Amino acid sequence: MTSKELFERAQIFIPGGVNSPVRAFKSVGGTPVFFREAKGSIMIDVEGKEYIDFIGSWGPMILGHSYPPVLDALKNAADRSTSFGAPTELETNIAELICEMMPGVDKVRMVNSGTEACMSAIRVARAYTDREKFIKFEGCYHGHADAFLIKAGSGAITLGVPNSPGVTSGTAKDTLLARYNDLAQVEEILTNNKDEVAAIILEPVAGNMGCIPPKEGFLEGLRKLCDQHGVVLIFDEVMTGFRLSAGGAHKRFNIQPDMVCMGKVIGGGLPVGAFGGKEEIMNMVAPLGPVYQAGTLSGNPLAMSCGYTLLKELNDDPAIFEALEEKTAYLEKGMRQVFDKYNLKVCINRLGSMISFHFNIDEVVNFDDACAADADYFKKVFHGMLKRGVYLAPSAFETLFIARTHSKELLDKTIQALDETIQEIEA
Ligand code: KE4
Repeated sequence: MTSKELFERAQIFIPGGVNSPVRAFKSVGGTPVFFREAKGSIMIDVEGKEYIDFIGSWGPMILGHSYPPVLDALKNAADRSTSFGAPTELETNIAELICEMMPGVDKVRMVNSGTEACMSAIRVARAYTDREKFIKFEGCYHGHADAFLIKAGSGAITLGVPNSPGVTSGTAKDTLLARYNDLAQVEEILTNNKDEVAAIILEPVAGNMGCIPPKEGFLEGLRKLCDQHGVVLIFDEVMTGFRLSAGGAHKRFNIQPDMVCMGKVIGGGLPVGAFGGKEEIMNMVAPLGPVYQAGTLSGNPLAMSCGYTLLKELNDDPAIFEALEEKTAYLEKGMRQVFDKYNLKVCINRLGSMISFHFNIDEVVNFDDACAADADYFKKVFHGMLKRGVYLAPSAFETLFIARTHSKELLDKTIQALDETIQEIEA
């Protein structure tokens, strides 16, 4: 069957034909590609067409798809049952490794998604501070828990309103919104909500409005404000964790958050999430502390085995991160040369192995900028590249992920495909 036929069939039984909205190509149009298998940085669709993959399952495939050691760990674990619902040494091993790799984590609790990690971290921070409100940033995504599906209300940006039906105004009132990279606004919100804010949660490098690195001093400023106001600083490193360094963004920037949310890489592609942080905060979590949090499949042996295998290699071989930096810088340079060749105004944002590009705009430092970029041009580029066998994220509000398996040959092919695509669009 073709992707088109499979998509028609999928829509009979699955809302929108997908199990996560971004996969439906809604923001770029066209029919989503159905895949059959992937190895390294190549994905093969149901019709046998090959694509150079820049999604990497949205981050986990940092060492490429079907990475043999990960597959071996999976098969090995599966032979001994797929789940116990009881403690295993595997969970302690990966928890110990995460605490070793992440400076901001003394203790960690496994969950089953990034959403669960972020919603649990907010609950713990509220209990720890005995406060109810928290600040998030417009354009940052922390999963689909009600408290995060909030958009800026009319007028003062800080008044949150539900961003999805089903989210109540009661929930929205405790979520305050600020502009990413706008420290002054955060200070104003804290002043206007004195002693009411439990936490500030953010992606230390934003990856859900395209890639937006923190401005100089932004993270340091948030740390200082949190110390001044007794607020828990939560870094959502579901995407950046173990990607921007062996200890995530906070190790790279040398900033100490109070809590860290994790996901993606720590499961090697299997369903996983985790939240961790300072011992005194994490000791609030049941059964040790009063904050209830639980999960039937939390710490699942398959996910733990795959995640541990990946993390161990990332921790043992720092050269991986240098290689990822070089590959992504090479890709950025090639893309810039193509955009300059056609005199296109494009903002390329990159940090480590996260890269994105926004058209017809000089710089993108927050969500407003990302929204002002030319999404139609992005659509054309997306489909031009897809046609030429390059699978970019099907949304201008996503980040591309580079893997160790993106060889120079594959990157050159990508740059060539971009040149042909832009030439075709500009003709
Ligand atoms: P999940 O619940 O989807 O495992 O994780 C939510 C999440 C939390 N925090 C950050 C920084 C994230 O990027 C995510 C999920 N990332 C998106 C990609 N932008 C997942 C893709 C999707 O929704 O299908």
